[in-house]
Amino acid sequence: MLENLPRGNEPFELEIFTTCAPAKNTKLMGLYVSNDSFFTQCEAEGFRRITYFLDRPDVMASYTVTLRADKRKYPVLLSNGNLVEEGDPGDGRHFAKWVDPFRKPSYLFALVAGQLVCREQRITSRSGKDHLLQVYVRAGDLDKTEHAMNSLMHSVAWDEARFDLPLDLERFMIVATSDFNMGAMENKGLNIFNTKYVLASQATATDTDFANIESVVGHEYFHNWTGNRVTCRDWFQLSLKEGLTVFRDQGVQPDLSGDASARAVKRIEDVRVLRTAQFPEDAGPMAHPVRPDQYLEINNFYTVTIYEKGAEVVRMMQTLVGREGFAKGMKLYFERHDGHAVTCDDFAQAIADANPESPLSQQLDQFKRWYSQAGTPRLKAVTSFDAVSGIYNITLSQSCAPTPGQPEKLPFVIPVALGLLGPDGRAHQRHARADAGKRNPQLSRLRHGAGAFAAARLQRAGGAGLRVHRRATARAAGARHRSVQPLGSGAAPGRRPRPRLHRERRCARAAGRRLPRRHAQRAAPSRAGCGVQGTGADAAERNLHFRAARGGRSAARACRARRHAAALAEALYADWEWAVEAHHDTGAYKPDPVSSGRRALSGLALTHLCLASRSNGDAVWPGKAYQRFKDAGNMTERFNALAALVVSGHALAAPALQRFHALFKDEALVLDKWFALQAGAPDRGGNVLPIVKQLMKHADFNIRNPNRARSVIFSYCSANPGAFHRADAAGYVYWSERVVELDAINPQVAARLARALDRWNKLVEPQRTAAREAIARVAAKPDLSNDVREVVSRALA
Ligand code: BAL
Ligand code: ZN
Repeated sequence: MLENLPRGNEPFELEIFTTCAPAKNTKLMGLYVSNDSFFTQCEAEGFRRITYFLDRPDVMASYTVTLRADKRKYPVLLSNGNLVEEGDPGDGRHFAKWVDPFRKPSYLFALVAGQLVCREQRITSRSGKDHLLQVYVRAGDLDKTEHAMNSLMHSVAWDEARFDLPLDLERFMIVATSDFNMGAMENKGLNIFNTKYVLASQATATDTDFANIESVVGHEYFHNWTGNRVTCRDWFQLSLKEGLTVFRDQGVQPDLSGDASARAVKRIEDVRVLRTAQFPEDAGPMAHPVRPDQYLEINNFYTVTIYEKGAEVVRMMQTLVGREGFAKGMKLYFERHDGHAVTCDDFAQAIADANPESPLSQQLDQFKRWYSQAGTPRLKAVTSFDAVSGIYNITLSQSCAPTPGQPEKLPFVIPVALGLLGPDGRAHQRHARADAGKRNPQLSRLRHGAGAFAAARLQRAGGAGLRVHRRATARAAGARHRSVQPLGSGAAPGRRPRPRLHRERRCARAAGRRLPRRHAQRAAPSRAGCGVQGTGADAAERNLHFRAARGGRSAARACRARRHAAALAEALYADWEWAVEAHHDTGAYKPDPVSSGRRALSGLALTHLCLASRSNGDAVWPGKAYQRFKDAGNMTERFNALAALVVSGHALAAPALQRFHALFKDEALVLDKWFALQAGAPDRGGNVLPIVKQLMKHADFNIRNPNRARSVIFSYCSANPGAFHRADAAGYVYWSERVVELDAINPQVAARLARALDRWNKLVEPQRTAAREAIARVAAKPDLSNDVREVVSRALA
């Protein structure tokens, strides 16, 4: 056939017949089978696994798709766009013909065929157009789709209200599958989701699950404009759509709740992801610019840098042009580029051109270094106070450490918002002079709530003695949150541990001042502040699937976190008791930010009380936790109680785990939690690794299912540093075996796991040498995928 291809520029028709074996496709890229249904995943380069094609994002084509299948086995046949024809010739087979009215790159192609049921909702947009929204799931899961549908409706309304971007299709579909490499995928009009980000009921999903669903449904829907209508010219521009779309999804929940504390909590959570996952990535061997200039396997670049740092770069642009200016910039971006495949430069240019008087426009070339330079800049503030004149001077300077391939950095444009606090913690008026003869005011760190850029670190000269007091009294929510950061897993990555328990006690006292009861009852501290080492429940899990694995937190840091937790349990015992009782759930379950915050505080308090029982021998709180576990009316309370028992290592953990499994043995997503909790539990005398190996032999374990593999293997290797970084290197041996085993099944998942050790260089001995040897063992294997090869080669370079 190829011999007959016309030469020159003549139009021609090319027919290609391909065969593939979806049932054998364990990579879950291209066309594959999950639970007897067919699904596709084409981003980034999956379409070429279905047929020959110019599989690049700048090749945009019109698609008409006709699906034919056995009607009984595959009653639902879906593809992108609008259903224009369907039929049943009577031979047991049926067909459906779909036409996508929009040209699109092949990575947005999708099809689904299988036994599915759907929740439907008809909506009318602000412009008066009618649309059909559908959420497809397996029979039996329909009762868990209401929240996803509500989230979709909110997202449609928000994008119209905030950016004047309407839904452009008659029909918008979400389909859930339990076998999925990522969190979800924004295929035009036919989003395919990991069940984890669709299914939720109060009995089976935690508050975090509800919040993640809202955010991921929003994210995928917002891609319809930022990604689909305007797409990437090439994969180096991935952050053009991902950074911008994360920025957009970060805005929905705070806008919808209209609650100032909920807004602050959301911002703290987003910044926490940046600080605990992106900063380490920027300081490790996989550091790359927001717009990378090289890759071996693009799937390795769905990272926190591309997503979260990319979103912060967009947020900085908004800071520099203002919220309204940013909306104007977005309008210009779509006027110029709708229907095209463009670059990060095109986006920045549109925002700047729409705001010609703005600092962004005046410093655009310097600003764009955020796209081309990797690394987290450090800001240094030198301050002085003249008590006679009342003038407070601040001199800021910046530096940025070298990253792979970038030994020298040029200065970044960093918008900075600062506050001055008096010794009583009250804010000084801006522009007002501090009263002459009074005490030196204190500099409040970069104020995230005020829109300052978070992807920079501020280092202060002097004033250390006042730091705890100052932070604990700071009014801005971000500053309050940071005031207790040394107490949890948010401590600066890569630092050598120092045995300074007195510091922990000081922090505990400062944290105690952060539980003012009146305030906590209104909007309890965030889920962000409630991650206790080892619970595994409330990590920023959304990032697990398409964002970087956490790395580099050493066993010593985990021990330090445990010491912090013990000090907190002891120092705040009375407060924890009050927090549990005062925030106990009554009334109907609602996963809104304030109710979720109350449950998070109550759960955190319960864990600390159970931890304290280890030293004071008092069995009252473990007993109450067990009772609460049995009586709980929702998964958040049930799981928090279970986690309190498991994290504290109490004897009641075993019967509770058994009971939990019996209750939820048919709920895959709940079983994932059950596995993850055990694999992420605090290590006591090296007990976790044998438990993990045992869990892998459990009848419900299946390494081919990415969610299940993550729930056991990743929960241990990537989220349980205290147990993983064993001095005898057994954790690393386990890791290397699993990386190799997974690579033969699913290289994308294997490469994510490989990243658990990519910051081996920051470990102390003997772990450092042992980790390097484990990586070298993986690297020595022949036939590694490009995915894993790239990660391990960079780690060893
Ligand atoms: N485009 C890959 C999945 C996501 O970021 O939405
Ligand atoms: Zn995305």
